[in-house]
Amino acid sequence: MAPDLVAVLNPALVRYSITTSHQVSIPHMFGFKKTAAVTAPAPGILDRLRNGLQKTRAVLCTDIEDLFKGKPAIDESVLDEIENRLLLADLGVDATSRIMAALRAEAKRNKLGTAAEVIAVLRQQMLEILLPVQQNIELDASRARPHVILVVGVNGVGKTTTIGKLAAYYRQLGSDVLLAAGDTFRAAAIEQIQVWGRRTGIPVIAQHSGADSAAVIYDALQSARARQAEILIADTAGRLHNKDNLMGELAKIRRTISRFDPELPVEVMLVLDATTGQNALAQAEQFHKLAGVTGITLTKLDGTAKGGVIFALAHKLAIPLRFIGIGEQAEDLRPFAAEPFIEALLDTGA
Ligand SMILES: Nc1nc2c(ncn2[C@@H]2O[C@H](COP(=O)(O)OP(=O)(O)O)[C@@H](O)[C@H]2O)c(=O)[nH]1
Ligand SMILES: [Mg+2]
Repeated sequence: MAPDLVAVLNPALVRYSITTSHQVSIPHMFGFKKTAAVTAPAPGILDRLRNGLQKTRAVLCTDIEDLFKGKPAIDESVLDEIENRLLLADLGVDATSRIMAALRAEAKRNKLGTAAEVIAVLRQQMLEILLPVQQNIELDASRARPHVILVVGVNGVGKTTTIGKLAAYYRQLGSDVLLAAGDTFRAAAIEQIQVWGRRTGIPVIAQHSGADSAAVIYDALQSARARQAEILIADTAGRLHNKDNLMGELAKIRRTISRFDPELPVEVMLVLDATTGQNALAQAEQFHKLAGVTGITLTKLDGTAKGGVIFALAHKLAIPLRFIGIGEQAEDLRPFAAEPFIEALLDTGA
């Protein structure tokens, strides 16, 4: 893939302001000061998060207390077991090494003697890895409309579902949203996004299956402009078996958007499936190289013990992590916030 393709796919159009505070930042609305920075999510959300992360938590935290078996302080066998668990939860070698180095250093300094002390070190390390990627999408009222979210990723990772959830999320915040059925490769994908459109009351711009994806998105841009919509969320096909075609199509879509209006803010949002563990990391590296990803949504954290891949992604790629998916319902997509995520992951009391 030629470097100029990367340039096409990743022009310097995206200028998000960066949120690295501990706060959950809710995107603010165009034209209005509807910024709602909340310090902690509602209890229902935390419960869902805790439930969703159950399998990964079981791998990381079950019976850490028992590892000490009356030992006065942490020793090599306990450290080895913790290292195993981090690897089993799919944090990957790099993030695991980083955390283990900190744990060993702390053990030297302070003779960690309890599970609570170990978990405190894990929490601190995890926070340091995830906070830098806690950068929610900011809708900038001073920019041209619509804010385009181009959703990319391989088949089955949850793109179309995520689009439905995103539509519901932004709708709930009061935004004017439009959807584009840009996965024209599979008829089922068009129907699926239309079902979400009906469910959320959001218009979907679609053509027949087999239509040119860039043409569908161009239609949708015109429609969005006519309606003064704030956000256009576009689906794309995910057939990775033919990489050149896929990337060629994404490049064409990207050019189409730039031609329509070079000033439009564009998010190239890569959707990754957490159940695929380290494979998700490989997909991210490939897509980022070829398509200039500006944000990631990590889905299916509820169905897997491999949720630790979130740390591998953050540590290795440092791409903003926009949303996480913890179930199939509309409310199971959350803007990513590092602190509640880690609390839910390490909550040994559950
Ligand atoms: N458990 C769970 N399932 C999800 C999540 N996100 C998507 N899915 C499911 O994953 C499957 C594939 O999703 P789809 O949106 O069609 O993937 P696409 O091919 O990338 O568009 C569907 O059965 C979704 O319901 C999630 O966060 N949790
Ligand atoms: Mg789809």
